[in-house]
Amino acid sequence: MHRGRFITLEGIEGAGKSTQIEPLAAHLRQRGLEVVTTREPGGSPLAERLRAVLLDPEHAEMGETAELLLMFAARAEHLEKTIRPALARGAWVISDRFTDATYAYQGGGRGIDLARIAVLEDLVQGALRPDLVLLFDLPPAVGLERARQRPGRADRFESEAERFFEATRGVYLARAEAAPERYRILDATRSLGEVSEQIRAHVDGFLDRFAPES
Ligand code: Z5A
Repeated sequence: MHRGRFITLEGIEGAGKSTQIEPLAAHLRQRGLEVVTTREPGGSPLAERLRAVLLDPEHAEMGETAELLLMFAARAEHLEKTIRPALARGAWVISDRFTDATYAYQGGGRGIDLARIAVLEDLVQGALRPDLVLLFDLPPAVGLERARQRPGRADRFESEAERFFEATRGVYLARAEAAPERYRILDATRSLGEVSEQIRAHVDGFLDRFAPES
């Protein structure tokens, strides 16, 4: 039995990840793969409770170290309860966000030293890294406008200013450009159909390289 593959979807607010995750999963299932879709923060019962704390606007004053540690606490649970068991039985896992989001938001947005994040990444994940990261790239103004059109109250991150998301986007792009073998940058300003086509093209290329028997 070969371990499954781990794909993550990343990008700033309103980039379109949540919209595209199920169509991508369906595409992979058509190829005969077992696929688990999940998200961060969250993805297991305790991690979902930590998500509620992290996103709650009532915790507007949460300190950045507490936020960082809660993100990794949720991730530790998510890995243990959901991701690692799925990969071990050969399923493919697609997660709406993972540790790149911590580098981008807590590192880029909040200004935490990226080397500190790397220490926690090693502690919590060991050697596990996503096999493929799809980065939905778009200017913050476009993403924030999309998010504003959604009903409901803004969460703790959605209330951040455009400058915060510029810094977040900058870290995402720098990480993608530094490791092109693992990252694919999508133009997320395009229509839903065009974004889906970009995803399929990248994932089909990845499948050719990383089919389960490889
Ligand atoms: N966070 C963190 O700080 N550190 C971490 O380590 C992790 C996360 C893991 C999670 O909130 C927050 O936690 C997140 C980062 C932080 N905060 N922010 N920002 P979330 O899961 O609720 O938020 P999100 O991941 O940003 O979800 P989102 O805002 O919903 O973005 P999305 O999933 O990429 O977008 P979407 O829901 O698919 O689309 C947004 C709207 O645009 C929607 O109405 C769609 O119909 C529309 N849309 C989507 N695609 C298109 C296209 N192509 N054209 C036009 N309109 C479109």
